[in-house]
Amino acid sequence: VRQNTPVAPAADDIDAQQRLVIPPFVEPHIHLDCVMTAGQPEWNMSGTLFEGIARWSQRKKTVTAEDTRQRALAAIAMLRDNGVQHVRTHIDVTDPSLAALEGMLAVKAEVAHIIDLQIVAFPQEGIESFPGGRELMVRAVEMGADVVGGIPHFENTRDQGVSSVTFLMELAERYGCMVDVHCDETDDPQSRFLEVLAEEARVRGMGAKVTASHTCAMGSYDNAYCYKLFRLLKNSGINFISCPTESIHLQGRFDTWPKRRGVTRVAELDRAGINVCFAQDSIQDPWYPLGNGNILRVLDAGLHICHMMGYEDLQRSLDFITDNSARALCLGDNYGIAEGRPANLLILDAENDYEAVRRQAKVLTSIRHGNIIMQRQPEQISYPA
Ligand code: 17E
Ligand code: FE2
Repeated sequence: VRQNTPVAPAADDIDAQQRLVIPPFVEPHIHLDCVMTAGQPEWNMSGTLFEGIARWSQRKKTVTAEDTRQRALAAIAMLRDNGVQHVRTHIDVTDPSLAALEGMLAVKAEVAHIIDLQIVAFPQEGIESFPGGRELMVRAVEMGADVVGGIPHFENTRDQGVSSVTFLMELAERYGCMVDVHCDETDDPQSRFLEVLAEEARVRGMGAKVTASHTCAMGSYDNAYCYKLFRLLKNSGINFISCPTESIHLQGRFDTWPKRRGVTRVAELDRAGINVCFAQDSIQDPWYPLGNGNILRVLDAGLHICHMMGYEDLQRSLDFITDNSARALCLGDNYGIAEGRPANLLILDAENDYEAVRRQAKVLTSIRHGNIIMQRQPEQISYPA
């Protein structure tokens, strides 16, 4: 609840008519270099992460900076229309041409008037397991990536997974970058790179700048291990991003029945006072065939999948796609409705968080740096006799 101080009305005032006024939605984890490539040249038939990586590896052969730019711009238009103004995108750098990164760096400047972009140097096929992987990561950071990524659960061995994490943390510290690692995106309960990432962050005092994405294996850890792990997670101060629609689709694929959800312990992290938020991950790519830029759809699914539909959860549900995500992205004073901060805000067609998610409310107005960048008329239904 925010306090309203009455001011004299002006001619060009916007009357929000008791609707919710909130800071813009944040998309903290998406792969803009892969959007709208599903089925090119082949569809992911098994629905696994691993087939997704293999299909993308085929498509990657024809990636150019311009192809990346065109698809990313189309996805950014969808995000804009859904009230998103802050985006962190992973860009695959396991490609000696680094064409996708070149394309995205151009896009970042081109779209600055509608969206703030953070670019993650993401080693899709591994840092240690891909030829020249370490060099590509360094080049990507020198070209202008803001965030250092990783994929330890995909490296060939456990040892390589561990060394990839120490390498990427060292790289991030040296260049003053943030960190966002695809970490334990698997149902394998033995995948425990999260403890390595959290301890590296704790020792270096970098927790606030570090994010663990996915952490699906945590959904399969036993409670005794998780109890011990949570103490480290809390002390490290790292952030978490869950992609519930993506994980419910890609995980559980090696189970028969009962089938695991493959989603991290979102409610438990939240209850423990650890920062956690939701993200879309994909729009029509080799991993996930649906998606449309609407982050409220992901919130809706996430609340279901994570058993977070208690009244109190619903009443603060927008935190998981606004404030919590802004904190993971280290947006600081560039985010939030307060004097002295950028005039970025949304008018949502609902009166509170609960109604926003229940009705899948639409964004009616998106304002950025004081300018209206998107406006929508509420839906009209008629019933001709
Ligand atoms: N790459 C990956 O490793 N995991 C994902 N969920 C996507 C791309 C979308
Ligand atoms: Fe991802």
